[in-house]
Amino acid sequence: MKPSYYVTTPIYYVNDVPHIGHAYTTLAADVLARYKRLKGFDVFFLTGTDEHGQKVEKAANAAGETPLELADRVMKRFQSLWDKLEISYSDFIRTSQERHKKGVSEFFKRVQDKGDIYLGEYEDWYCTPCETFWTETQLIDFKCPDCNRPTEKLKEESYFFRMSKYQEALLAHIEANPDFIQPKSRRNEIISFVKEGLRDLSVSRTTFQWGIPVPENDKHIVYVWFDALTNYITALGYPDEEGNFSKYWPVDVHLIGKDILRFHTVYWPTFLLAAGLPLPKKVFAHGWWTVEGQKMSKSLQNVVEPNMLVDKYGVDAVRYFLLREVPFGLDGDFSHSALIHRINSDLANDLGNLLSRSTAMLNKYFGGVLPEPGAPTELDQALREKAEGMVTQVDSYLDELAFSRALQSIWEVISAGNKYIDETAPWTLAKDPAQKERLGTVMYHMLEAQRISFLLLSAFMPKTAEKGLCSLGVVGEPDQSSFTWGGLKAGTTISKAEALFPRIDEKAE
Ligand code: ME8
Repeated sequence: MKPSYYVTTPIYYVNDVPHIGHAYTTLAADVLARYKRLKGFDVFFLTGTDEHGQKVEKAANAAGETPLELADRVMKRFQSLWDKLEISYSDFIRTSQERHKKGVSEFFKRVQDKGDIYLGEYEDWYCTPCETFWTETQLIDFKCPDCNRPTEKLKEESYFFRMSKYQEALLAHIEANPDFIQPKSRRNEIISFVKEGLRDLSVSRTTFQWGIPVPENDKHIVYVWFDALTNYITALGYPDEEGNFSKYWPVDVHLIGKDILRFHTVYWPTFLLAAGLPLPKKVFAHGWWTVEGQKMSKSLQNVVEPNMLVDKYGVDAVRYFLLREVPFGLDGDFSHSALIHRINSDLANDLGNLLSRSTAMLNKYFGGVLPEPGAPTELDQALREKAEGMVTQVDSYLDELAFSRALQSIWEVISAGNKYIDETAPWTLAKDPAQKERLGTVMYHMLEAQRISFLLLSAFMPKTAEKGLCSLGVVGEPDQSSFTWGGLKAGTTISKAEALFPRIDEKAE
């Protein structure tokens, strides 16, 4: 039986349209999903939309539609963007779906039956954009300490979750599992937060309608974060604990932005502890994208629209750029000039050039038919070892979610391939008929190194990798043996590759 692997993205709010921030998390999850499939895992990759809550209700009112109409409209924009970005999700959950509502009610009920949800009264400051309550002392000038927007004082009857009860258990879990919260800086942040003390959490609202009613008291609506977080198990069929739930839970990794760390590493695990369910294996919070040095915001009109980027630069250039440019976990800045630079230097020059010059040479010197390699020299051996090392490195980097370093490892082989050609100078060998076998060995090494590189790249740039592998005459689905040197067979016909990436004239842009 294949080992299982479960990866999730946040479910995105439908009051906003998708931008590169959303695309970023989803792309990262897609790369993991594709890579794990390549490695023989049975993968479940979940994404979706977060459709309930006051924020969505307000946005719908403002747009003169019902919340569900708004959600129907916006979720399609997410789905069509994911199609365009070649996101290979297994399931798309919407919190307005019956399967989800049923699962949330049951989850709520189980925690309540355990005595960990009780009815009380709330009086605190609420930030609607963040859907978060704050105490007065936490506010800065009566504004939300997270987003700096005005808060409003709310007093209402509310159900509370006994989060305080799980403070020690959560801390013990974080300390016993160094990989649970990553990167490390985020883990430390959460440890300090939990050590300061956890308060019981309000998990219901009476001030709006758009959500899931509390079981047996429909005056109350389940708190939107309690509702949303539960998507990670309702999509697996919870409360049915057979089938997908038993196969994929606990999740291997929840990918999130740093903005929603606390919800995923304090709220969610304590809910799960109360419900007696295993905790996620890993929560990884990546950094935040700014645009040309500024925070992305509707009012600044600088929101980077991924559809436009894909239309202009192509899907794989965008996929490559977002994961290569910034180490996952750190903040990064988006700029068109940085993107164009990556396309021209990494994609057109290094990758595209290597494939086109090497396939052209094979066609010129061997009529496009791959010869049998002869005895390798030190140079050949060094290239082979680099390619073999890349397979191990990419695996361990992706295990750490170091996407950028994984790509760097692949590019080391691409650069080594280009250098290898310069050093072996096939054009000189070709002039001497006595060097025919040597020339064949060189052709074999330069192309085989690319085969393995493209195979690994297929997780990052599916279309480009397909084109590359197709040029190299590779057919059929890869299996575990595909990662081993020697996959290209002598006698294979290899066509002259078209340019993978045209250069972009930055000035004209
Ligand atoms: O928070 N840079 O949804 P959301 C990088 N519904 N990533 C960014 C980003 C930026 N500038 N802006 C957004 C929610 N993101 C909840 C989640 S989960 C149970 C519920 C990404 O639509 C990042 O992944 O506000 C962030 O965590 C997510 O979008 C927030 O999306």
